[in-house]
Amino acid sequence: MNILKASAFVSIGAATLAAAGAEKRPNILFIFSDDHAVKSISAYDGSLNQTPGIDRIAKEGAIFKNSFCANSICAPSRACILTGKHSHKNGQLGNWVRFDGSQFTFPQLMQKNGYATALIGKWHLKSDPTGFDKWMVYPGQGRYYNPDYLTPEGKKQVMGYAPDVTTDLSIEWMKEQQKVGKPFVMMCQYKAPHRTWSPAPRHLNKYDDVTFPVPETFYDNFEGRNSDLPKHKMGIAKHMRMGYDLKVPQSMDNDKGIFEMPRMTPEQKTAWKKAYDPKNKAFFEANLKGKELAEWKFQRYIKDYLRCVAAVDENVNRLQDFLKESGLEENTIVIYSSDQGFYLGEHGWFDKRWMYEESFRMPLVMKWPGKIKPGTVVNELVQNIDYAPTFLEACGIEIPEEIQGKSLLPIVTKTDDKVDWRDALYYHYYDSPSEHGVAFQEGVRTDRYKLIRFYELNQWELYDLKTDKNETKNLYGNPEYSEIQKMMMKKLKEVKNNYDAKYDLKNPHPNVKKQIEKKKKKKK
Ligand code: SGN
Ligand code: CA
Repeated sequence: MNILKASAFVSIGAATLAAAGAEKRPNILFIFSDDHAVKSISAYDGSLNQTPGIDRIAKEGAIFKNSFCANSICAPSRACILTGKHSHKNGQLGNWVRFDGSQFTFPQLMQKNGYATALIGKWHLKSDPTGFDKWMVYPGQGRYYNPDYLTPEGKKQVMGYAPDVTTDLSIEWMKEQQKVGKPFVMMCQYKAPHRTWSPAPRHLNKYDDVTFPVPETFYDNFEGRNSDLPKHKMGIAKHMRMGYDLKVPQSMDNDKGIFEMPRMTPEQKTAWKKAYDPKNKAFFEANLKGKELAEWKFQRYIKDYLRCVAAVDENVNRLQDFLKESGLEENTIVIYSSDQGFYLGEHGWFDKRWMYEESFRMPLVMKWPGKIKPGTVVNELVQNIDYAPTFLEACGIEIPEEIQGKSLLPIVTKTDDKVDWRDALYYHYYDSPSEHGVAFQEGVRTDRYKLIRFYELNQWELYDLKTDKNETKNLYGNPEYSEIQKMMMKKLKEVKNNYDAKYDLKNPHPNVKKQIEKKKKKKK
C-alpha cells in the first residue's frame, strides 16, 4: 500500500487507532450524483452554467482533470466505488445484476474499524445495502418529487424535492454522529440530474431567456466508426419522449404523460403548470419540423438538465455550510463525484455507456483542510476503483490486497513527487443489447490516445485525443498511425493482464452468460 510520507495516517489496526486518539480520524462526506457531465460544472468548463457549490470544493481542495469510470453505467460504477475493483471482479457488470453485498466493500471495513456509516439516496444495486449503520435508499431509479425511501423498517415517503430531502436527511444524521463523537462516512447520493430531468419548483424558469448552442457534433453522421453507431437509441431528436422526457403534455388540457405530475402536491403542480404551460403553448403554436424541432428538443432537454444540476449544486453548498457552521469542516474530507458522465447533445445524444470522453469521464473534486492544498490540480489518470483505497488510507485502515485501485492521496496531497502512477486506464462495458443500443466494448486510454475494441462486431477504433477531441476521426488501420496502433494494442494487453481481465463473448463472464441465456429463453 501507499504510505503517506509526511502524514500521520499510516496503516494501523482499529485497537491502535483507538489508543492513538480516534477523534483525530477524519470523517468522510461523499456527495454523489447521477449522470453529471463534467461540461456542466464550472470548475471544469463554465461554458454552460455556474456551479459555485461544487467549485467551492475544488477551490478549497483539488480538482481531478482526468477522472474516469471503469464501466459507464450506474450500478457498475457504484460497485467499483464500493469494492475498489473492476466490474469483472465485483460481478456487477450491468444494471441487471443483483449486487453481491457479502463481498468486500469499503463501508464494511470502515464499520469494522469503528466508523459510523450511512447511505442516503440512490443505491440502485437491487440487494439491501451492507456495511451501513443507516441506510435509506430510493427504490430502483428513485423519483424527483416527494421521494420514497426503502429502509430496514420498510418504505417511507418524504415530502419535498429529492435532492433537498436527501441533503436534509444526511445533515440530520451527521448532526447525530457529531453528538455521539464517532468518526463517520456519509454517502449522500442524489438521483439528479438523471432522466427524467425534472427540476425543482424554484428552478422551473431558470434559463428561460438563454439559448444554448448545439454541440459541434449534434448532427454527427457516424462515418468511419463502428457499425452500431447509426443504430443507437439515444438521440435527442429521434428517441426522446414528448411527455416523459420533454414535459410536453398530450394537449394543453391533458397533462397525461408528465412523469412526475401524479406525485406532486397541489402547490408543486401549480408551480409546474405556471412555468411550463406558456412554454408548451408556444411550442404547439409553432408547429416545428425537422431541424427546428430537433433544436427545440435540445433546448428543452439541456435547460431541464441544468435546472436539476442547479439544485444539486445548491445542496452541495448547503452541505459545506453545515460542516462549517457545525465545526466539522476541519476534520472532514468532502468529495463530489457522479457515477458517470453524460451526453449533452454531443453526437446528437443523451445517455452514456460508450467509452467516448463525455460519458467515460467522471467529475471528481475533493477537499481535506490541512492535507490538500487549496487550488490543487491533479492531472494523473484516475478511476472510480481508486476511491475505496483512498478512503481507507485517509482513515488509517490497511488496504486489502484484493483492491485493484490505488489510493489517490499521494497524487492529491503532493507529498511525494516521485509517485509511481499508472499511464493507462482500462474500460469495459458489457450490457448488450441494451436499452439505448450500445455494443459490448472494452478499451484502453492513455493521456493522449484511446483504443476501443467492439468485440461483438469485431471492429476497432483508435483516437488521438489531442488533435480530435470530438472523437470522430477513427485512426484504426491508418498506416500513418501503425506504430501508435501497435503501442496501444500492447497497452490494452498490459492493462488486461494487470487487472486479470479476460472476458469477451468467446469467453463470457458468468453473469453475462446467465444474462444471454435468460434473453434466449425469453425469445422462445
Ligand atoms: C433508465 C433510463 C435510461 C438509462 C438507464 C440507466 N430510462 O432505464 O435512459 O440509460 O436507466 O441509467 S428511464 O426511462 O427509466 O428513465 S443509470 O444511470 O441508472 O445507469
Ligand atoms: Ca447514472
